[in-house]
Amino acid sequence: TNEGRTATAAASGASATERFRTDKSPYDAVRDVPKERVDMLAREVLDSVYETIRRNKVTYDEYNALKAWLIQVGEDGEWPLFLDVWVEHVVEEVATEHREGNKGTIEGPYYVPNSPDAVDNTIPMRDGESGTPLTWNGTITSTDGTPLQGKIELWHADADGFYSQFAPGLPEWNLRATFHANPQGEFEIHSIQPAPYQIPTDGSCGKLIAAAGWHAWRPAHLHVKVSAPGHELLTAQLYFPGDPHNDDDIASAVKPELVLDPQEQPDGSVAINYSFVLDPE
Ligand code: MBD
Ligand code: FE
Repeated sequence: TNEGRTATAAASGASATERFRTDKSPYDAVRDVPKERVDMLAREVLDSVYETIRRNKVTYDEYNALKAWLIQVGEDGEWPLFLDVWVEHVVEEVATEHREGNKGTIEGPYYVPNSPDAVDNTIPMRDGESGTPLTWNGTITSTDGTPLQGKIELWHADADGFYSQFAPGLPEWNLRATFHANPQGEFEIHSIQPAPYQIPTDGSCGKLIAAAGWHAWRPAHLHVKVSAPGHELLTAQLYFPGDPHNDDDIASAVKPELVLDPQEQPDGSVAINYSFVLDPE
C-alpha cells in the first residue's frame, strides 16, 4: 500500500514528463513522421471518435467533461502515464510481432537510462530494504542458441510500490541497476520482490478510473531491458504467479510467457530462473 509516504500524481507525473522529454526527443520525433502517415492516422483516429459520438449520442455535458479532463491530464503531467497504461501495449504488440525470441511487453513511464553497474550482482537498496530477497539466475542467448554476453537493465518498485526518481525520499538509483552476463551468457541478480503497484489515484488518470468504476492496480512486476551487440533490444516485465492482478492488469501488459516460477528457499528468500532469447537484428 502507499500509506505513510506521499507520492502525488502531479509530482510523479512531472518527473515522468521530464524524463520523456530528456530521453526521447519527442519534438524531433514528431517531425520525422511523414506527412502522409500523419494525415492518415489522424483522420482514422478522428473518424473513430466521430463514430463513438454518433453511436452513443454523446451530449455537450459529456463533451465538456472530456475537454476538462484532457486539460487536467496535461496540467498533472499524466500524459506519459495515460499513454503507457492504455495505449502502449498495442504499439508494443505491433512492434514485436515478428520476433522469434523472447516475448516482451511495455516499458511504462518509469525507465531511467544509464543505471550504474550492479556491485556483487546486487541491485542498490537501502539498509533493511523491506521485501522478500530474490535471487535470479538465467542466460542470454540468440535465437540460434549462441550465448550472448549481453546486459540487463533492471528497475522495479519497492515493497510500498514506489519507484526511485519518481517518488520522494528514495536514493537516486534505489532498485535500479545494470547487470552483465559472462561470456557463457550467464547472469545472476540479487534484489527483492516488488509489491503490486497502484497507479496514482489522486490525478486525472485516477479520476478516469474512479469515474468509470475501474481499479488502479498493476500486478507486482520486474522491468527489464535486455541487450546484446547485433540483437534487437528486448523490453519486458516479469510477473509472479498468483498475483490477483495478473488477469486484470490496468496496463494490459501481462503475457503468460512472462510469469515466473519462483521457488521458495529454506532461508525465506525466493529463487527464480528465467532466461532471455534475443532476435538478431
Ligand atoms: C508502472 O509501474 C508501469 O509499469 C506502467 C506500465 C504504468 C504505470 C506504472
Ligand atoms: Fe512498473
